Amino acid sequence: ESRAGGFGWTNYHTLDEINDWLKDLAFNYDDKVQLLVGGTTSQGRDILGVKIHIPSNEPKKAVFIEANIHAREWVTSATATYILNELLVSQDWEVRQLVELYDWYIFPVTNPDGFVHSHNSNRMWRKTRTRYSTLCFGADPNRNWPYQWMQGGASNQPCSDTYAGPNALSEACTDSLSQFIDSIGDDLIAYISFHSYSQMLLLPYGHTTSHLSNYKEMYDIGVQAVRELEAKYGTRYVVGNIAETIYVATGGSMDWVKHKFGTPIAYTYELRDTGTNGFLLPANQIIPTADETLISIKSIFRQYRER
Ligand code: ING
Ligand code: ZN
Repeated sequence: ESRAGGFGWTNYHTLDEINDWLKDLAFNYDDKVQLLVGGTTSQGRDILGVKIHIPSNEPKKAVFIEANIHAREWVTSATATYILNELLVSQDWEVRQLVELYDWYIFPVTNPDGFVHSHNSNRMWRKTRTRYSTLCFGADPNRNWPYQWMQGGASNQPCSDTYAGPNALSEACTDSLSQFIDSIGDDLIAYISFHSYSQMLLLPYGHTTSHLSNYKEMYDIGVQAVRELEAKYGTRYVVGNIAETIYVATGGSMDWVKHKFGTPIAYTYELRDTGTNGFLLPANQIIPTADETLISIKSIFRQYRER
């Protein structure tokens, strides 16, 4: 699982290490991996990602994986890079089929300013790093998207960890990433967002406990997916609507994508654990976490196609 160049999944990586690895992939797999800039940040960083595309005659639906929109949730970018690597090297027929069937857009660190701050200054940092007052920095980039913005579970106080920002898309990272997603939105079959922690598989929306028209179908698919996830290492997940399962929260990225594009498959993962280590998940749990998560993703797409 470990690759040349020192990248691997037995320790956490800095933004520079992740971005260098993405650039290496685009170089080493130039027939199928394209380096993408999905946006920029208030401190001038690029949001780097990749598109995996196997040439084919028919146009394909796309899968978008968003991770580390919250700075301290390090296992999310580790899981996204692990899955990206598996999509390129795995000999598992079902993983290979996933690469053939879909275009994959994978952005391991969608809040790079916050991620760097979490590495260098404050491990528990969550938000962006935009300056909003003398003392307080950052808006919550998962409370900053235009659907149902500031309609619950978000704060108008710049010092709060769930500060929604002065307006929707106030953050350079969410504004620019939303424009990138706009350019591919109608092609999306799936939007998958990785957070940690709590071991939950969440369905839209966050402002209401009422269910979408395809809720039952996507809930049942989710329940079977986490059953298969649990079978590997015994990790137990709860499935449900955001507002019912975790808390009311508005202005999240997945809700905006779901509402704007009607993306059929839309899930937010809360990865390991349930609080023993919380955001400080030991690095020796990266591989099992990513491994079980990939099992559930395979299950979701298999069930979706066979429904
Ligand atoms: N959890 C998510 C949060 O932003 C969430 C839960 C998901 C809310 C999707 C809204 C939409 O609070 C963590 N751990 O950040
Ligand atoms: Zn989060």
